[in-house]
Amino acid sequence: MGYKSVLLEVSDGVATVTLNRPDKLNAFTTPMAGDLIAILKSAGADPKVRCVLLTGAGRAFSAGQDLSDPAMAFGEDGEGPDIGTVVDGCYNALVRTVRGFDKPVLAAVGGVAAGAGANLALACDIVVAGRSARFIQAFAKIGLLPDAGGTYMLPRLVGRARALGMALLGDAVNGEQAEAWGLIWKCVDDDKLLDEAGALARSLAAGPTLAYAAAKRALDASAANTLDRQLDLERGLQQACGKTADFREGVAAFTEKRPPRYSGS
Ligand code: LHQ
Repeated sequence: MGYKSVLLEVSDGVATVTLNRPDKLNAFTTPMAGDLIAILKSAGADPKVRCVLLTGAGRAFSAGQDLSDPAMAFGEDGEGPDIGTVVDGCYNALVRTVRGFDKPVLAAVGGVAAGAGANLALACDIVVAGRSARFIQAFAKIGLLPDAGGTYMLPRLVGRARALGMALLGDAVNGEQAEAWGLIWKCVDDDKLLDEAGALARSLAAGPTLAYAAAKRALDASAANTLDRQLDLERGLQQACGKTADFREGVAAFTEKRPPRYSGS
């Protein structure tokens, strides 16, 4: 199936997914969010894909919700749109898909990531940004609160003070500041962004996919777990990893002093 507003290319085990409405800074319409969810679901089920790299065409990652989308129209009586339906159908579904993804999901943020666009990037497992990237919690500027998981992710990533500063002031945080704050993994030179993120994605695609899935699951569960329950969870997941071909290969490669060749099984 072909998608216009979201592009997909698969090579070397990496599904590169590109948000593709550059003239609108890759702002999301409802159909575009649906396309992205469908693409992610098919990448999740495709055994050839062992890592997803999400990025944006042109000078933005995404400016969030397309404010001119028909779903955002006010009624003739002046009544506001049913934003809850858009949040549920587009952003909650997207963030749940990304966070429930078994394989690593990288975001390469070049330029602006605003509103739900910023929070979609921050929901990914590893975020690499160009030096001139701008993370903007644009919501308060239009009378809304951060959505797409922003109120969950921000305080966990950067603490309450910075989360509230970003949410209430809506100021841009650039790539270097984002790295210094721990909002993202790494900031790189703008012209190296896609090369560096691509290399990282290929290396993850050649890694122990099932161990990555287990690490993601355990780290995500930790927020709601006691240490005791977390230790039990780690034990169960580690037990399962101990039975994988990749564990056998990892230990063999170490013993034989050679690079491992993981199959993702
Ligand atoms: C846009 C957009 C955009 C349409 C730039 N829509 N066209 C969930 C559910 C339901 C409701 C509401 O929200 C949500 C979640 C959200 O995401 S709320 C937050 C929505 N996003 C925003 O409020 C950001 C709005 N955009 C901006 O503040 C600026 O465009 C930023 C700071 C992103 C970039 O500024 P500049 O670099 O100066 O670019 P620009 O403003 O000149 O934009 C370029 C073009 O892109 C322009 O179109 P034009 O035809 O004039 O060239 C903009 O209108 C268009 N565009 N964002 N969200």
